[in-house]
Amino acid sequence: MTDDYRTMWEELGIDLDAHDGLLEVLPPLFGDVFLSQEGRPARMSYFDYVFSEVHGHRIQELVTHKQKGGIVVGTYCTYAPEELILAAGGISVGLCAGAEVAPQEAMKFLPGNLCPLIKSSLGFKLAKVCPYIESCDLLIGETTCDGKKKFYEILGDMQPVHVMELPQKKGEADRTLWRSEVRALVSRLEELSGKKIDEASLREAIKITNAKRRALQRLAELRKSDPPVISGRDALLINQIAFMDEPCRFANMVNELRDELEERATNGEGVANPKAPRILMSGCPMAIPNWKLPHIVETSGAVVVMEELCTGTRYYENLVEENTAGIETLLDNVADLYLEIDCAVFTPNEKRANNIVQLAADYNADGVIYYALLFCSPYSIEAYKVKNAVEDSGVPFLYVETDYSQGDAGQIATRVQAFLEMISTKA
Ligand code: BJ8
Repeated sequence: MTDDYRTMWEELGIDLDAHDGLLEVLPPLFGDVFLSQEGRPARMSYFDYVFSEVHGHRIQELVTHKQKGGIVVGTYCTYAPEELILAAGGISVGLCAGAEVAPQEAMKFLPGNLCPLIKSSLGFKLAKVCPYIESCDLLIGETTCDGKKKFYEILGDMQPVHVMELPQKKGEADRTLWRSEVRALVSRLEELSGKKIDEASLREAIKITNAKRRALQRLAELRKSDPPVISGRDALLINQIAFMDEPCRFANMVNELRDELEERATNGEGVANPKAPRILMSGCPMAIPNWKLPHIVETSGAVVVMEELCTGTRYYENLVEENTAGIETLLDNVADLYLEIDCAVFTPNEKRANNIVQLAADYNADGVIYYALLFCSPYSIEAYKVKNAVEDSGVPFLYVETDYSQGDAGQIATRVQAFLEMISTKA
């Protein structure tokens, strides 16, 4: 990233010294995790570029958008309906953080025994090193886990936050509540942007977002191929970038990559040894630059063939019905799509366990590695039911609980290698 961005960062209120420190760490880490892989698809160069410019070019686009009167809205969860942000002429950016930043500062506000995703999200804000959050006119929160709910109260003292009440069950009363929450967000966005969300703008936004999710679905479908045509690390990077890139450009680039991969599949070209164990990763989201577990798994000789994560299938597996008439029906369609997502904060949540079993079968997975962030109650508790369902289907299961530090990397690698050895002996 060039020095030209420094003025822009300064104007956004970024702490340049702390930010310099962050920028020193990320490129070597990226090189180690991504660029060291052999036989990567040529079209990954676009996603490498987006990452290299993640605090540069994309931020410049946000600033230009705001200068033209547009709004930027930050989200922390897959339940935040990005179609509404788009329809209000806004840009939606995902803000969940995946690295330990300013932990001591964050602990002045939050207890130490809290999920690292929340601590890190606050750490980025406190350390003033995230140009995305500093570009936001509004942040959208939602009542998912207790940690996030209470975090939004603290964040609300620093920046405007709109919290959506997400029900925890999926009955008719819950659907009614959620549909009304979607409408409350419409009002807030209209007020902020000064732009009416009407049938035409909402339909257009739904089409754009569906096209993005469809591109990710097409890519996912190709990952059933054997040998695998793309590594799990590269697929994860694409899923992470989906939350920040311009949606039409992103969809085009995913479709182009997909075409390249299709050719590879036809020629039987893979990115891994055909005998490499195929892993389905499941659990908590992995926000940039949280690549620790897939990196360990893939450098231990396996390949991740699918992610049942919010940076994975939970984000793109469903589409909004776009062809019905009337703004109210379209709003219901948007609300209903989000209520389909099966995050572990819902109860009961059997659909998620069944979905994981189905994904393992569809992707011919040799094992499921379940990833729980330390102190994440919903995902660590739900692991019990998922483990039973997965093992009952005859697929081995490994539970890994970790945080954003590198301190446990060696220990995790040992457990993953033992698991892979066990899978290989079984095969
Ligand atoms: S839809 S997974 S993005 S809530 S890891 S903060 S659950 S304690 S991130 Fe999530 Fe939305 Fe669900 Fe997805 Fe809490 Fe767990 Fe932390 Fe979590």
